[in-house]
Amino acid sequence: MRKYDHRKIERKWQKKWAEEEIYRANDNSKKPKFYCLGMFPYPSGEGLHVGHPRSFTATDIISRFKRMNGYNVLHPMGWDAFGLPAENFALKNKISPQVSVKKNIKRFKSQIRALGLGYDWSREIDTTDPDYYAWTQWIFLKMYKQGLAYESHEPINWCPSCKTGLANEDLENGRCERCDSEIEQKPLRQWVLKITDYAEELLAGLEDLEWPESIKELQRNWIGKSEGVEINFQLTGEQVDEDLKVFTTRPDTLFGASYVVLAPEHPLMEQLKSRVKNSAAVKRYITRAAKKTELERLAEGRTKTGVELQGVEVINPANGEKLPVFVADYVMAHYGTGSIMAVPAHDERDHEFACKYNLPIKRVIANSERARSIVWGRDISKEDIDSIEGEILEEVEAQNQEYQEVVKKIEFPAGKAQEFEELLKKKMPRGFWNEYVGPNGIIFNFKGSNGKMIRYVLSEENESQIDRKCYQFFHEEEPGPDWQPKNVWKWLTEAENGFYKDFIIHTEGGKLENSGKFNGLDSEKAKEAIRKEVGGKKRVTYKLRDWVFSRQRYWGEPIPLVHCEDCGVVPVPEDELPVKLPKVKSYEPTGTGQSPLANISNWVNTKCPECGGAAERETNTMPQWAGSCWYYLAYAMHGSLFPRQSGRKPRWSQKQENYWLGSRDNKAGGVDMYVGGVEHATRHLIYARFWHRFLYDQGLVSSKEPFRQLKNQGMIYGEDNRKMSKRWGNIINPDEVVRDLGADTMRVYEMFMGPFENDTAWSTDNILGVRRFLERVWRMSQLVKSGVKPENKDAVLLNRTIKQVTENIESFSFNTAISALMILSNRFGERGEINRNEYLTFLQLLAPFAPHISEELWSHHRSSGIHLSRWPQYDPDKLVEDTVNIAVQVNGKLRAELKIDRGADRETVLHQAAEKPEVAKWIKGRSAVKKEIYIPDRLVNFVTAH
Ligand code: ANZ
Ligand code: ZN
Repeated sequence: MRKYDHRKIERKWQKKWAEEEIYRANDNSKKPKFYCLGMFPYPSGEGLHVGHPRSFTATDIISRFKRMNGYNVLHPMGWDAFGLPAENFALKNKISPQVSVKKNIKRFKSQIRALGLGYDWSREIDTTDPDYYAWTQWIFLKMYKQGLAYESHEPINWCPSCKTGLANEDLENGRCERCDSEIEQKPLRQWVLKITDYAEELLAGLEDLEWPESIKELQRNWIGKSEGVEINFQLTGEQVDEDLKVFTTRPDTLFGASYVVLAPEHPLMEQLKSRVKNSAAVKRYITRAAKKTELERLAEGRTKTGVELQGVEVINPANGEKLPVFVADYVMAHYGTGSIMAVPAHDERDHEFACKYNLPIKRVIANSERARSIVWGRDISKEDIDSIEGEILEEVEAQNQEYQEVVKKIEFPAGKAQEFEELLKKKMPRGFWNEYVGPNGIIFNFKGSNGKMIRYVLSEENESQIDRKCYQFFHEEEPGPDWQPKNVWKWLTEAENGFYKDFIIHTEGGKLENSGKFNGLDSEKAKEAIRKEVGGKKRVTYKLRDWVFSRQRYWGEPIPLVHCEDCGVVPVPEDELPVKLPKVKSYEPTGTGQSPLANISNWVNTKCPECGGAAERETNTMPQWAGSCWYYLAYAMHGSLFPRQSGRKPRWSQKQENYWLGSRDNKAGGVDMYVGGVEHATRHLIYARFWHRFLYDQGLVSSKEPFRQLKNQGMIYGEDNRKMSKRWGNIINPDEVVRDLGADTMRVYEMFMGPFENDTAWSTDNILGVRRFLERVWRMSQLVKSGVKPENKDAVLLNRTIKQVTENIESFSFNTAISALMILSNRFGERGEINRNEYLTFLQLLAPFAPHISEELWSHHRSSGIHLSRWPQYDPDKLVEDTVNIAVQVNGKLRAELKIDRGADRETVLHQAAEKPEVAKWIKGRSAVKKEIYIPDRLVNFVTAH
């Protein structure tokens, strides 16, 4: 027998498949359709990495499987080739992106072909092809005409290194997701898409999708729906145009509001900032805040800053209390109403702010959790403390039985608010601030000798733990083994410097207190009751921001708009699309906030489509995510969108769209199976859903959702368990694997590595194991003999394998399908001879995974191809080994039936028959039986003694 020459076989079949176009999808077929799609790659200069074949092979397996099951399958491939990486690659290598992208695509394509992936190449797309982006521009114009694209001048995220504006989705922890530079805020003219109009639909639509729950959750959080209440806080003094409205999800805490905050960009600031006493400081603060990014401002750990608007107060509508007003940048202008009521006792950020600015902290939700920490400052003198200690102690002991425990334990006074207040006011004339007393501890705050805030939180709970923390804090190391907790009071008085804070704030619901007539009410009920009481309006708000859709870079779709002095912004007429990206020598980003296109005057200067006068083209380009918003539709309507040779006019064919993506059997429509990485959860997958819903509203697509089912592949790490990277020298080159071991080995290995969704590390040992498996398959043909009748148990194994592989493919459990095939092949080896049917069935089951070797071996027995053959069906009666029913009698009377393997031996049958409960109760164990009668495969009779 010839040896397994993967190179020859793989080349031979790839050529044949391409010639015969066996993967071509049919736009009008009577068969049921199946649209299977992998996220199209960005054709980078580096070529494929081993992660690509993992998801590509998965869609290939599904497509082959569906095709063999009688489906008309659409399995296309294309290139997502606009965007910064392509442009940066071109800049670095000093070739135009047009040229480098073409080159990269060519390389990718040959690598993909070498993997034997069954794509319908007649539908190949490239987002940078003018024929393609004509349609991207066409959809943009539709959005523009619907008022969904608007021009804005607000400060946006600016990457100083990439020299472009970015959307929120393009950032990672306040940094550029591409180059990791710190993002600045820069006011810039830009085009923005109103994705927020679709926030609710995008959220609700998730329910219909068969997607991993984790991805749905990421989208839910990104959309960030919040149901709350808008409450008016009247400003005292001179009237302003509008009341100050706050947005809160916790109207139940209204009595605990101790100040109100406006975002620096809040519209009311204009009127207020000049009338406040400290207007210079306020203005300065606003200017500084404008330089920070939203993420920076929101970051949890960041210290909160703000400035009080002196001379301005608001009235708490619940109790008439006057509250100070601050401007602070931890409040966002574009969320809710851009202003908040701050409840420091129950909100972390407000708490931090209140501590910093000496604002009252009033608890209004009973706290089941205990205050268990201690916070102090250094600037109180020992004398101060000593002198109050005795007095307070006396008072407390006299008046407050409830806190005796606390007092004793930590030798520090605790007690009820009022008594303390009186006492402390006497002792600390510089100003006592506030206190709150919980069931298990006390917190009080007062001003230290230098005017700084001092806060004590004392608790009976975990005293030694607090003490340990104190030790650690001051000594900057763990206490040694002999360490004994001192008491907290000691630490307090010995405090040399520093400020320590660790305080648990109760942010959950609970029973109301300090809230007038609402005391005792549960939070949930109180929310509604207090809302009604103060006339608050229910309001829903979302975290999702509109999509900043322009980039100041060269390599993107031109935005098809024209600026005319007389007519304003005018869309380019549809029949003039595409607005082609001009070929230029220099496409370096300018960094000025203008795209490089702005310098190409013969491109920029044009005529206004409306008045014919002089006009200028829009010079911003679209972000790299534009082309991928609708590419799955482009494959489906390929023939009509890009009629190419036929000479017909390109047209949007809803018939084709509906055929491939229309909803059926009341399920969501869209691509039947979509496979790609989780990193797209909140960008591509949200953007595309947005465009799709828009197209649906325009009557241009027939389903609301683009991707009905979604699967995510796990990452492949290097052998050293690190991310593959040049830096670690652990990159596996797929070309070498394909060359040395073959595409089939590569494919089977990547599917065998572990569960498809899991991250796994590459293993050379394991891939060699897979290669050996395929070599065994190669030699298996020698086992085929005519006239071999498999034993019953072998028929069962075959049928079970068919069933398992079928189900495993459907559920993406490719690794278990492959191990089932390995088990079957081992059994074939053990038997030493198999019949042709068994052999061919095995090859069919293997075909989706290892298409070349199975096609080659199949071709030795059959004339037409394996990949268009009918998927093997299992016989449900052959899933268990052959059994017989044995009648079990006791003294000749039928008591039970025993199902057992045919030909089972006498002892096994008698044993199992005797164990049957209906039998056991008559014979009381086999020792009571006098005689056992056994007729093989038919009958057992136990004869007992009487
Ligand atoms: C009072 C309050 C008390 C709040 C309490 C929370 C806890 P989610 O659920 O994320 O929507 N908030 C409102 N608008 C804001 C803005 N523009 N910038 C920053 N924070 C803002 O959060 C809603 C809560 O976030 C609101 O409820 C408000 O603080 C704050 F114990 O009001 B809350
Ligand atoms: Zn950048």
